[in-house]
Amino acid sequence: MTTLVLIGGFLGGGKTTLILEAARRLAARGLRVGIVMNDQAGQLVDTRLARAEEFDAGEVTGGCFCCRFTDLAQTLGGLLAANRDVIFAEPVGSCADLAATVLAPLERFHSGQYRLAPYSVVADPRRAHQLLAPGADERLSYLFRKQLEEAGLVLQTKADLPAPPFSWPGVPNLRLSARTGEGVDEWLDLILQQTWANDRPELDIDYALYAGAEAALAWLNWRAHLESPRALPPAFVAGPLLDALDSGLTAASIPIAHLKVFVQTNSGYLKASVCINGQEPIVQGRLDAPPARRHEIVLNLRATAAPEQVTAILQNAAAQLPGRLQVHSLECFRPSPPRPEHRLTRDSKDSPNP
Ligand SMILES: Nc1nc2c(ncn2[C@@H]2O[C@H](COP(=O)(O)OP(=O)(O)O)[C@@H](O)[C@H]2O)c(=O)[nH]1
Ligand SMILES: [Mg+2]
Repeated sequence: MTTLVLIGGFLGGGKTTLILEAARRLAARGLRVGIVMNDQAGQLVDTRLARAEEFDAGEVTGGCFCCRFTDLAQTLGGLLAANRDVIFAEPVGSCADLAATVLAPLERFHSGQYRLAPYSVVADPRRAHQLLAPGADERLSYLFRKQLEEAGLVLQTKADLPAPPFSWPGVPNLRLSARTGEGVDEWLDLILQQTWANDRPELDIDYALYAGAEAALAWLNWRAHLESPRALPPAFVAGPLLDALDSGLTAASIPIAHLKVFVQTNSGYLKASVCINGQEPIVQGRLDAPPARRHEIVLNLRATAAPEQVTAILQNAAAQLPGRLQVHSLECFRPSPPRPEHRLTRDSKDSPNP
């Protein structure tokens, strides 16, 4: 039976990087892997990256898995038809209450189709210290805690980076690094052997606070083509764009939750991202991709601000790009309140739209 691995956790926590590393390792073991990405808007950097690495990746857009459960089931069905052995599904990093709104409905309405792996939730220890400290943004702190409270297994990610000690009580914690591979096989062995059990206490979540936390974020997805007068490597497009955005956001005192850009040319691609203001961008893909004149740019930004503010900062940063820009899409909004299609708790009947 196909194993479905749902990996939750906050924006920038390391879900996509872990999924791709795990997928490479499972492919090397001879398993067929599928991936489902998810976002509030269209044009996802994560899906581009997974497909650039030639994984079979689908996506659910326009809302989180819980609000788009029917779309999720359909996308999963497509991967099932393609005989995937393991499917990784990554919900939007601002989503919580997934045990009741995604896992339990999958168990109830699609029983026999998937073996559900224990619910893993990532936590970057540096983010945990930021959001669990006194004085942290209460809205994001609430979201971060609720995401962890329903975990069957907490993955302390980015173990290769220095961070103060962090541990989430009540469930097993596993330290791993998708970058060095530390802990990844141990996690895979565990989720391939164990099954999600709907035996944890019901998550005590206030949907008004949850909606308020999501709405604290400006959500911006943008896609454009750049035609430059001379050939440039993708890094010469991604780097200055991220720097200009980071400087603009920092100057306006806007905290970045996750800023990522994917640049594709005829001969290569590059992804760069920043999770904390002023951080050196982390780059994946081909830094040595040959120069090209035409670049496709997909940018996803989540930051604690008003949408108009981040749109203006993007427009200012994009105006500095060296060449002619053709913008195909720009979506920028505050996520609307979550309205799950289903909400099943251990003993309850289905209660949609809490
Ligand atoms: N050093 C290090 N960086 C990581 C690791 N995992 C993820 N990152 C970086 O953290 C950022 C956010 O990771 P991503 O997987 O996109 O997070 P997501 O939003 O949870 O999917 C990216 O810049 C990654 O390159 C890791 O194990 N070590
Ligand atoms: Mg991701």
